[in-house]
Amino acid sequence: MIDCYTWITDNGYKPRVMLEETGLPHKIIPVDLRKKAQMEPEFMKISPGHKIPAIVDHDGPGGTQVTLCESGAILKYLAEKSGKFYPSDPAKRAKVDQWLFYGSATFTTLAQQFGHWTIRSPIKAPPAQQHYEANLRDMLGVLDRHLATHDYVGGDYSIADMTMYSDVHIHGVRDIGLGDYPNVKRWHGAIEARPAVQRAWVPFAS
Ligand SMILES: N[C@@H](CCC(=O)N[C@@H](CS)C(=O)NCC(=O)O)C(=O)O
Repeated sequence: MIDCYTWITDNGYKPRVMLEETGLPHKIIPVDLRKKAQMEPEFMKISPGHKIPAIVDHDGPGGTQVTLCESGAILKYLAEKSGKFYPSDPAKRAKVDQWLFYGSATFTTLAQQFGHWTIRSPIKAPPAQQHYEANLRDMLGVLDRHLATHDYVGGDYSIADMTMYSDVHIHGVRDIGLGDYPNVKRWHGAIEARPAVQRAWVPFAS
């Protein structure tokens, strides 16, 4: 059984999608960021940087208990555990890693800044808004050019798509619009239609 500590945010949906896609037995444990639950000492033993998502796998390799934070590391762990959504061929795996790291280190990180400065911050700072909107549009352009010749970012549907989907779904679709990015739009539609993605993208009861 895998305990998945998460919340209704871009990063929070990533392991939920993977757990639904793989069918690995799991329990969702909400960590209410509005109440600063991520700062609880017990949670910070699992995620020292007080960030969701995090997992505890009670049936890790060799019967060990594995605690893990960082969405990219969690997606890789679940892919290796399940043998799904991560190619075994080393060259193909390296390309999935490239997009997985781009997604979790670059795309989501900058998209979060867009979300902060453009959507959530009560302080309006036009230079920051313009900067992060330009960043987000640039990244959507990067993705669009790549997807012009690829069905999914790493070849077949994989954990690299899962890491990129969240911020495209939230900020690309809702805040920017995908009209200028037809290949991203096609890719987003294909992922959004997946039953596992629909099961994962449900809010918690409040
Ligand atoms: N690099 C981390 C970022 C995780 C992250 O930014 N989590 C946010 C929610 S999306 C969070 O928990 N924020 C609460 C805090 O920093 O105290 C990952 O990919 O998992």
